[in-house]
Amino acid sequence: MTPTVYVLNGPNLNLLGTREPQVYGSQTLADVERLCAATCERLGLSLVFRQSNHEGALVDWIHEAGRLHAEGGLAGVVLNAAAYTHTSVALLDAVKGTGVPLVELHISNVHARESFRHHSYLSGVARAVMCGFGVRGYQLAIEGVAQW
Ligand code: CA2
Repeated sequence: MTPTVYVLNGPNLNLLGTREPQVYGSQTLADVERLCAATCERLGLSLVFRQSNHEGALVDWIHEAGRLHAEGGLAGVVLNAAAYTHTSVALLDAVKGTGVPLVELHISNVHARESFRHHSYLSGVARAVMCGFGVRGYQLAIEGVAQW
């Protein structure tokens, strides 16, 4: 079975490339999906790439990835939970409950921004945390997952 990478994106990331280019760059989420697809193809991985503005959808997708993990088919999950990073015990419990190997990803350097962005509910259950590389971070995260 070809190992699969789940790349999951949280609220408002569908607006990427339309506002705040000084923080998030000018590439759209469709550009990010193309970058992830090209990276996965190069590394021989399958890609599941999704975005939702709804916390429960992200929880359901982590559970889906967890079932694949139990079957031995998951390479890892790259999660940009966006604002839910800083608020969501539900996502923390989903990652903990499924045991999926997780990269917590942020496009911007959250530690150089407002203090409410400095705390993450996910960092303590993530295998790796990365921020500040712009959308190129998605490629770097997948390359890291490929070496787990
Ligand atoms: O830096 C990141 O990737 C964040 O996860 C992005 C979240 C923010 O709440 C986190 O603190 C850091 C915000 C995503 C919203 O993205 C937009 C992009 C362009 C225009 C509007 C929203």
